[in-house]
Amino acid sequence: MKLYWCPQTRSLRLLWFMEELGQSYERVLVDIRDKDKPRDPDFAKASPMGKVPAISDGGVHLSESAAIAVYLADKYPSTGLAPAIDDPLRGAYLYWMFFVPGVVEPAMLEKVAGFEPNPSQFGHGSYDQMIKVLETGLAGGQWLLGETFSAADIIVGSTANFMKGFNLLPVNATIEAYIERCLERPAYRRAIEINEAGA
Ligand SMILES: N[C@@H](CCC(=O)N[C@@H](CS)C(=O)NCC(=O)O)C(=O)O
Repeated sequence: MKLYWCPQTRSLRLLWFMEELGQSYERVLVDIRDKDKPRDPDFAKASPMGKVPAISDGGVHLSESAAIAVYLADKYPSTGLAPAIDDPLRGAYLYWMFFVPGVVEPAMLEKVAGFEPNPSQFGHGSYDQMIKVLETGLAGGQWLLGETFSAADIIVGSTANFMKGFNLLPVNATIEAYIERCLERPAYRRAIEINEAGA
């Protein structure tokens, strides 16, 4: 399995995911900052938008962090990163997984671009609502699914930390404590080391 990635990007989500998954994988650097550098021919198949992270896994070529996480967590059920299809936690798991591309990412854009909030017209609601919903979601336990860590925590937790790094997170003790719990995970620490080493 190949992970197409680039340091200091959203690839860190999938580096963390891969380190939690514990399956062997090959990291393939894609320099998104230099479009003239030759790229692995399968990268275009995996990422039609030319964005990282992306994977090639046999005949499966896939991008979009949340889609990759759902695909791989289901492929390796013994890792316990995803509730089974018939587990009552499955609904909340999918909600939080897609909360990032559907709500958090556009809410970040609202903030960065300085758009006037327009909760009834924006599909993501508003940045402030997003923060409140995340805070409420974290009130029930250590992780988004209570005491059960899942791949949704990797996608949400790494994105919360990304927001913090870019000063996009308001002072919020609940979310900050969650980020700290994420950072305590050895797999996340390994991913950060890989990201910083750039290889
Ligand atoms: N929706 C994608 C976003 C991926 C993304 O924005 N990747 C950026 C790096 S953080 C990228 O590859 N940009 C390169 C480009 O657009 O040329 C996901 O969640 O995986």
